[in-house]
Amino acid sequence: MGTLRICLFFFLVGLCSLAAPHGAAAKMTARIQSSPQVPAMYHSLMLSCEVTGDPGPKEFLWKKEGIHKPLQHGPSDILLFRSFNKTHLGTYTCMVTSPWGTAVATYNLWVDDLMNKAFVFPRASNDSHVLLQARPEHPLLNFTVCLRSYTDLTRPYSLFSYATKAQDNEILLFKPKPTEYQFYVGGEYVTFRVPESQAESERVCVSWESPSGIVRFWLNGRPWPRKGLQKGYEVGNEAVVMLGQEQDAYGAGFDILQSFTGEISDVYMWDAGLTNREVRMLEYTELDLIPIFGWRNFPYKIEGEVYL
Ligand SMILES: *[C@@H]1O[C@H](CO)[C@@H](O)[C@H](O)[C@H]1NC(C)=O
Ligand SMILES: *[C@@H]1O[C@H](CO)[C@@H](O)[C@H](O)[C@H]1NC(C)=O
Ligand SMILES: *[C@@H]1O[C@H](CO)[C@@H](O)[C@H](O)[C@H]1NC(C)=O
Ligand SMILES: [Ca+2]
Repeated sequence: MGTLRICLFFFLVGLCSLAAPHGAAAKMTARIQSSPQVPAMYHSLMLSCEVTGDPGPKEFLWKKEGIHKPLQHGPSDILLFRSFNKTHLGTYTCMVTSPWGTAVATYNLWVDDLMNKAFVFPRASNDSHVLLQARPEHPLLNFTVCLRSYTDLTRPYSLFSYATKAQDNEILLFKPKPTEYQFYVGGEYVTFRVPESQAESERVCVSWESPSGIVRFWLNGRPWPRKGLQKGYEVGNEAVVMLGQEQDAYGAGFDILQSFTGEISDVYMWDAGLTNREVRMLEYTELDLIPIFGWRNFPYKIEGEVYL
């Protein structure tokens, strides 16, 4: 009887130790980490699949939602984007397989959705600004820029400054006084006279088309008379794009007396001229036209004192 008990005891321990690796495998977990945490356009980005609960050799299968074919399969727990761009946005999964089991981790790779948010520039400054970490992929023959601003400044200020090495005013939306907008392409500008706003935010869109040089301007969805500028010109795409400061050099040359104070939101840029209808629609909805950058998917970097 005693031996039988001992036998039974060892039998059970044996069963337990056999089961142990399976027990551990059931606890294997995986999660995906992004480095850096906030992706920067055109910089490298690394997704790593971190596994806990299994020290042994593993295989990693990387997939992206909507793409049937695996992106990568092998011993590497790292998925590397050498130059991150918006085509890489989406949902990624990493499936880890070891002799003891599998685990799956999912990760949404998005840049910030700023819906119902605004950048607040609290005071005049000689350096605070927001850098856009996206720019056109090709030189531009057509484009539209839209944004909303809210300020009580009466001195000159810059709303959107797009500088290339060759031309600091490659694209510039500037308000020299409360009743005037200046819009620059390639260093030349046209002006649009507007009524002085009574403590209201202003939604401005402006478009330019190289083949005709036609500039369109909309204030709160309403079109202004068209003007002409820089027919046949090509806007460079190697640009530094910023809100809050006016560049007099590539990424530099700020003037505190042209800095913005107040709120800026709903910033968009497309590589096409918009129609009146599209500008009106923008008030209620996103357009089907994919922007170079848009408020729902806004890659930015704050420098200095700016709040969201
Ligand atoms: C994005 O990067 C991929 C390489 O990963 C490249 O093939 C593609 O052309 C890039 N797309 C854009 C729009 O820059
Ligand atoms: C900006 O202002 C600070 C102090 O307000 C000053 O020390 C600094 O030199 C200024 N920088 C430039 C580039 O003018
Ligand atoms: C620019 O816009 C004009 C007028 O709408 C159009 O004819 C032309 O094809 C466009 N060019 C590009 C490169 O999109
Ligand atoms: Ca300038």
